[in-house]
Amino acid sequence: MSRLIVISNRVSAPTGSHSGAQGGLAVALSAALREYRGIWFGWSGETTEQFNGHINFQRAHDVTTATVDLEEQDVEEYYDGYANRTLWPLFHYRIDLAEYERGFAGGYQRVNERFAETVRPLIEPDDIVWIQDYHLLPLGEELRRRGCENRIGFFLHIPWPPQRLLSTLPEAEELVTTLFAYDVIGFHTQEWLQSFFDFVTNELGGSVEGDLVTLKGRTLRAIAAPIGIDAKEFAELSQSTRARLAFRQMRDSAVGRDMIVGVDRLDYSKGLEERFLGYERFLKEHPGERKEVFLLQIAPPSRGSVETYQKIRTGLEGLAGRINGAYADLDWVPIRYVNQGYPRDVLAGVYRAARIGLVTPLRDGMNLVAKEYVAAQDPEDPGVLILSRFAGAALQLKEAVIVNPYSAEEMSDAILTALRMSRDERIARWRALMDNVQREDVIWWRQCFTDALINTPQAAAMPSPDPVD
Ligand code: GDG
Repeated sequence: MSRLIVISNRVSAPTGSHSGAQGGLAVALSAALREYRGIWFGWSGETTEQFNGHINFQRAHDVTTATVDLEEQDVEEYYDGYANRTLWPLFHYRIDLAEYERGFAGGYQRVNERFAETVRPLIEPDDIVWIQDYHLLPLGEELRRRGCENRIGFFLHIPWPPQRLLSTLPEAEELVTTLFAYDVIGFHTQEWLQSFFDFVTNELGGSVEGDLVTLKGRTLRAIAAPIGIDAKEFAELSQSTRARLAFRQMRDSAVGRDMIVGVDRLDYSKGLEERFLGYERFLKEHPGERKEVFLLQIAPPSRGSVETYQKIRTGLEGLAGRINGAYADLDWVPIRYVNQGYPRDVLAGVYRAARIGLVTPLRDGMNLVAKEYVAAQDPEDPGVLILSRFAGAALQLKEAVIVNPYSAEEMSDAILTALRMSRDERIARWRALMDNVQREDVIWWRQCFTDALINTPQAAAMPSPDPVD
């Protein structure tokens, strides 16, 4: 049986415990690696004075991880720069925030070459290679240039931007052309897949036939495969001792009020400001219901070295302060805004204690929090998921209360609808949601992709890119 080589920007070694910070993706990839054997390769998160390609191997819970350190300049240009200040905003439709700097593009390319150079000797002829996410778009091409003839797949965890937006990126054609080194590429939804087709056909003159896309004589297969969570594990987690404790603490501190919960990395794509404004609208429009609820927003900081992220942090603190200042009373504060992360089992308990899960990104590849909220609910008395129509998850979780997060009025209406929803309706909606979360879980997602990769015949006549000297 082939081995699986997973490559991603960061590597998350399995911890073997449910309380750690390992997310759903890490759990899925670890499970795949155990099944296929193999290696998970990526950046260690550490820096070194001069890049030396030294690989640090570790083995934990049957998964081998292999990590390298990068130079300070690599991190600035590749990670903080091109990945987080160019591609992330652009791919989330925020060209107003995207920074186009040749230095970033150069650093991104250099790190992809360094990854290819370092991981290449670890790849054996029968291995299948699966590359993750926007940090590593050109890595497949760099591996091909180093003679790698294996099956190579790529999965994009974030949206693919509409054609007109992507064409603002100076390196767009070059970057998209490199994708044709892959045998299979995957997106969460049909919408992102269609945007990819649009760019290849309308901007680059390629062609699409079914799920096969051809450009400049090279063909790849492009599929939509929505990621899921480990629903079974998460539902069990919500019954764990720490989850029960967190549940009790939240219910006690709510003193009979309904809790609305939001859990998001502090990121502008998550629509936190718009969420606070929608909630404020609810407080304003419904003085009678006002003190029956409170919003708990958990927002662990991320990418703190990027200026835009420092700004949203300051902006949100100001907004939460203003809303609390305007509406709080002696015995009630409308927003509890928490700027730190919690272990997964604590989160599961918090989700279960919340009458409403408010998941309102402005744009999101999928959104796993929505699925975790569903999986953590009490089947006898489940809460209501309010979900943005712009999250990839909205295509699967149709029984949620779907909202347009740009409209404060719609958000306010949705909160009222959720609060007034009968228990029978909550149960009926939750059953349908849970059915989807369980059926299309993370194992299903991983299988969809690896099956496509294994079953796609390799393009025999694929012209190779120029080899490296
Ligand atoms: C990208 C795409 C796509 C959050 N706070 C804490 C914590 N989290 C965990 C959640 C969830 C994960 O982080 C966030 O996942 P999302 O899917 O919501 O968002 P991104 O991080 O932006 O992920 C996204 C995903 O990739 C997978 O393809 O769905 O669209 O943007 O698991 O629970 N975890 C812990 N403490 C926290 O305080 N332990």
